[in-house]
Amino acid sequence: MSKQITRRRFLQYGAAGGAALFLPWAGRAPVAAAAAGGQLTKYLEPVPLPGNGIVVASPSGANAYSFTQRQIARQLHPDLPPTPLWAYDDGSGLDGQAGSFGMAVVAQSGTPLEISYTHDLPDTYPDWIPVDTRLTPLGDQVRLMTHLHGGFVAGASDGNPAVTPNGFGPGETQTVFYTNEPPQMPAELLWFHDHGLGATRLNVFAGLAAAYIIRDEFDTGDEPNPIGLPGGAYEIPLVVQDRQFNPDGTFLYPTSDIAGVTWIGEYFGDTMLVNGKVWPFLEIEPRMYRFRILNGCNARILGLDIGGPGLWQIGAEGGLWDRPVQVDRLVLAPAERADVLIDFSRFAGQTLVMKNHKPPKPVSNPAPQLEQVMQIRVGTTVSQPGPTSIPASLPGRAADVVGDVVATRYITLNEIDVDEPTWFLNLNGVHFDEGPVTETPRVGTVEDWVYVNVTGDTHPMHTHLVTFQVVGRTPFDAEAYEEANEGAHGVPGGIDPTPFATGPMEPPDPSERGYKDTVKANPGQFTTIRAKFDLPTGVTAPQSYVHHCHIVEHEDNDMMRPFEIVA
Ligand SMILES: [Cu+2]
Repeated sequence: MSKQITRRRFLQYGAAGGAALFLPWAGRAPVAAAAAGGQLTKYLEPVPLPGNGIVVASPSGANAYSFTQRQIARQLHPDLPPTPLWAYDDGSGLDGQAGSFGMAVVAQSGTPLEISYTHDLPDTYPDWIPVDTRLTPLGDQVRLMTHLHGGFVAGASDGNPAVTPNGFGPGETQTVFYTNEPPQMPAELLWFHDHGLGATRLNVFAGLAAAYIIRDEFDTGDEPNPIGLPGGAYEIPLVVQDRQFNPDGTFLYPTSDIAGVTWIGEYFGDTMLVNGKVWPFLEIEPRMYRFRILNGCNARILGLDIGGPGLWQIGAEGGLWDRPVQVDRLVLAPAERADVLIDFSRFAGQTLVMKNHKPPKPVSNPAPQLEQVMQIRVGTTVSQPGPTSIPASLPGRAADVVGDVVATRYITLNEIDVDEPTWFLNLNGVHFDEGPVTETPRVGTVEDWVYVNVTGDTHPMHTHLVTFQVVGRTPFDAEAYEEANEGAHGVPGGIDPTPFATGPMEPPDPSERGYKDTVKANPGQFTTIRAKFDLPTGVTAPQSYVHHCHIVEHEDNDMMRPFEIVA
């Protein structure tokens, strides 16, 4: 029941109906299909960068920002009409935003920010955003809620549906306080995005996502800097997102062909966008660069490489590591980040392509192939030499949670009634808001959380509030575990899968060296993470948060649970 890669999922890729079975990328209107996404000419426009296509947010006061969520339209490719999209406006009017991803906040570790978000979007969803009113608290009303992904903040500032299930309506303002408190919020790349209950997939798809870059005295963003990393124009944030388009330029989000259902199991695009432009190119100099990559896709797990040059990963979600690690490929699930150094000095005059490959097993993701990501044009002259070697060490951290583990919680990942009108996913065999909160760590204690995946796919599990150490993954007989323990809606939480292990725990991947906020829970394995459940200075228990799958279709229906930090 829970392990099928279904026929219906295949039909949903790129087509509104089954007629396009053999032309899965044809789009909604076959006559004008040539104008829609997957066949657009690649590498015509430059990738937007901070200050040049991405707006670096201007404060509205001392350590304060005031955003308005509103609709704009941008041409994401020369052959597409302007695409309506939803954006965070810092008050600039967003003239500087070139594509569908266009905002970055630059913060300092140790300096808190007060930020407000005012809803200036339509009252109800437009036609191009197919809401499923079974999943939303207030029907087709546009209810917004911004979450700082990776933020170490009070529950009321987190932007989560355990605190604010109805979100914020038109004209309403969400005001938050982001602590930027170290060591939980060191120099790192976070992002803020919408988290509206039952509509996260749609609000993020429509454009409500932005970068949040934290600096400190070492990782200044300038060049030179005390740690010998590329900076300034040689540090490049890259947000990768897949999308589909209608011929009129609107983003296409397919709907289900199950009676009474609009929601689909995963959204996959036939067109790749980087920093909000379709298949762009990046012009660089033949020298060392720092790429800071975020998988901003709804559901696609990326396997990225750029051909010749080696990749040295220096950090992930929770900031810089203690030393660089060489990796061949960046396997990033939605919301995962990679901070990498790449030396292009031996590639002068060459044209490279960032490609996306099917992620290797045991990672499993039903995305259809979408190989091309971005072209990289390496010039022949260097205007500023910058660092010429990979630093031997860095002022960051390898993940190492100190303290006794006071509790181990077994959290099951289930998928129920695939292809039926009642199809949903869940944690612990229950809906998001069903029954009492079961994950209740005591403030300041260390716990192990074990994500026990009995589905057929990888789920990127994201915890709010805390970053964690990946302890390891243990292969197990998921089918036998499920059969022995199955309840009405999958396996309930709290059941130790260790008796069903088929081998020893495998250590984390080298790319999981540091603290993480999102972990790939693969099929056939149970994945153990360890976190210390501290609260920010001055914030007292109880505080409410959520943890969930970051395939946002899964999160919306209903692979998410509240958790509470208790006294
Ligand atoms: Cu999932």
